[in-house]
Amino acid sequence: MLPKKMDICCVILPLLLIVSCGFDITAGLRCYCSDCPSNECDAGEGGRCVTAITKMGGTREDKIRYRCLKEEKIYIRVQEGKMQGGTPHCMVSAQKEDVNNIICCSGPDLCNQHLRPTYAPATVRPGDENSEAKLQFGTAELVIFIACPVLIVSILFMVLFFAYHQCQRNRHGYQLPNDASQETMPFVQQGQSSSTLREMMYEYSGSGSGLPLLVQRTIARQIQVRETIGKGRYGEVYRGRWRGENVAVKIFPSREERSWFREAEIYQTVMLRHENILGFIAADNKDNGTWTQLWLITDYHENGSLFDYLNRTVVSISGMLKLSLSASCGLAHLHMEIIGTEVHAGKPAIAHRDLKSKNILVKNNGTCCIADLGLAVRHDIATDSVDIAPNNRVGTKRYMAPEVLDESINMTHFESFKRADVYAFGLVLWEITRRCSLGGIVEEYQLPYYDMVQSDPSLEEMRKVVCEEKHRPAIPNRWHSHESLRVMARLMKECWYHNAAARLTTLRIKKTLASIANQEDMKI
Ligand SMILES: *[C@@H]1O[C@H](CO)[C@@H](O)[C@H](O)[C@H]1NC(C)=O
Ligand SMILES: *[C@@H]1O[C@H](CO)[C@@H](O)[C@H](O)[C@H]1NC(C)=O
Ligand SMILES: *[C@@H]1O[C@H](CO)[C@@H](O)[C@H](O)[C@H]1NC(C)=O
Ligand SMILES: *[C@@H]1O[C@H](CO)[C@@H](O)[C@H](O)[C@H]1NC(C)=O
Ligand SMILES: CC(=O)N[C@H]1CO[C@H](CO)[C@@H](O)[C@@H]1O
Repeated sequence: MLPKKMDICCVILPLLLIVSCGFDITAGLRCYCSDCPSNECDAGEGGRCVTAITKMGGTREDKIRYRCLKEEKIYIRVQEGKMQGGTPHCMVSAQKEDVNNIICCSGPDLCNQHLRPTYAPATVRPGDENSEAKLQFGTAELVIFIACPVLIVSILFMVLFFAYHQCQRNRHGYQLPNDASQETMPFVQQGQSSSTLREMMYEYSGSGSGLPLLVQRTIARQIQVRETIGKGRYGEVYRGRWRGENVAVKIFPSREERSWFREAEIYQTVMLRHENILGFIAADNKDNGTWTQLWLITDYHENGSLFDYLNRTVVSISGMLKLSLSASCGLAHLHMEIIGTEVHAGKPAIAHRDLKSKNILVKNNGTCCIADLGLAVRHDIATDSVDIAPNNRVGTKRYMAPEVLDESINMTHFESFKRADVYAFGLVLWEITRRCSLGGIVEEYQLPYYDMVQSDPSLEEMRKVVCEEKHRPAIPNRWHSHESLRVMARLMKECWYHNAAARLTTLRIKKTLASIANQEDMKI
């Protein structure tokens, strides 16, 4: 849980205080947290602790989760409660009261540990939160809270003495992810600080899931929005400037708050950062009283999407392998589950669910990164389930796997979503390989199934072509005459098998591509 060689005075004593007495070294509210390595999180000042219950159905036990809700997010959720026509309350989804309920409390520390939401429609108003929380408190807690002040007074002097003198260097040892406390204040005050985004991301990379909220907000408010560079599923994407650097700003309309929140949440999954996944910088909600603008800020890549890039340029064998291998590295990282250890946090497996050449960006050096994680789902290891109820058939029809088109996909089986991603990845490999020029011969850029369906195909049309007639994109003859293109052709066929279980895993795709790249004597 903590680095081994930390000084005992720095770690054990303050931690003991935090855990047993709810005494907090930072100013924020500490909550019990079921998904955090230390079982605690920091809701910050004005935040809430949350206990959420989800009905799993059948004989499966209800899932109870504990987490933090930062002040900014309470605001959003209260707004959402209003939009549903109910009273403002602290709940995640006003539409799904029967399967999902949530209770919040605003103190004392760890107050959510003993909260038990029921499925009755939530009627908790903000003012009631405290009384609700207190009702649930047992005698054990009361004793602790009476005994603690005494303990604190006696130990405080000792701790302060040691902590002050010895903790300076090791402060990061117990800094929790996303902690927007004193640590970040110097940055905020030094408006002219010269640190670049890269330096800042590096500085905070230890926290695993990105910049602290306060820093995110500060960056967002200093960005100047320039021209529009594209249109995403839910919002417009702009180029923005921050201290002389380009960033991409995706602006969601306020009615798409859920999509904005979900995408920001996925991007901030612990350990997600990877050079082949679009770098997330910040999320912010700007409100001027009548209008809320929801911003998502990421790295900016001037060469745009793989779709635009392939349409504009042809690539060499090594260019083709660089694009394919880097994209497969990104997807493999997304799909990979990293098991947490005592020292390092783990990463849940994530399935993209809308993979296509328009959602992959090309970086300056010809490698790719995967973008647009708004529809992604995460694997909940504890319950072996998908972390949100996946709505039916989202994504882009042209890239939908046969089992998604005919609705035979098993939505409770996380692996199924990864297999559907692999199908779509096979189509992307086909798009890339067509643009590989050999001896001046190259196919024109086309979307998969361009010759079989209309430009905006219906589900019915796609289902007929992909499921019934079992068509797949054609492999041009010239690909058989070159070893690398032959391997690419075999690889994409093994990605788009009708039988999802027979498809390659992303790890296998990555290894195969790496070995062709090796044979081509490239260094990637
Ligand atoms: C808030 O922003 C919206 C959109 O930019 C604008 O139409 C509206 O007038 C603004 N309201 C206030 C109170 O500034
Ligand atoms: C769907 O997947 C779940 C979880 O892996 C499994 O228990 C269930 O039997 C599967 N259902 C079908 C119809 O295959
Ligand atoms: C490629 O770009 C051209 C010019 O912008 C456009 O007309 C064409 O539709 C694009 N190709 C595809 C397959 O979208
Ligand atoms: C591309 O650039 C990234 C940094 O932006 C670097 O880590 C990677 O090694 C580069 N790849 C190649 C093939 O040059
Ligand atoms: C890989 C690639 O083509 N990168 C290009 C991106 O765009 C800039 C400017 O247009 C080029 O200089 C890069 O070569």
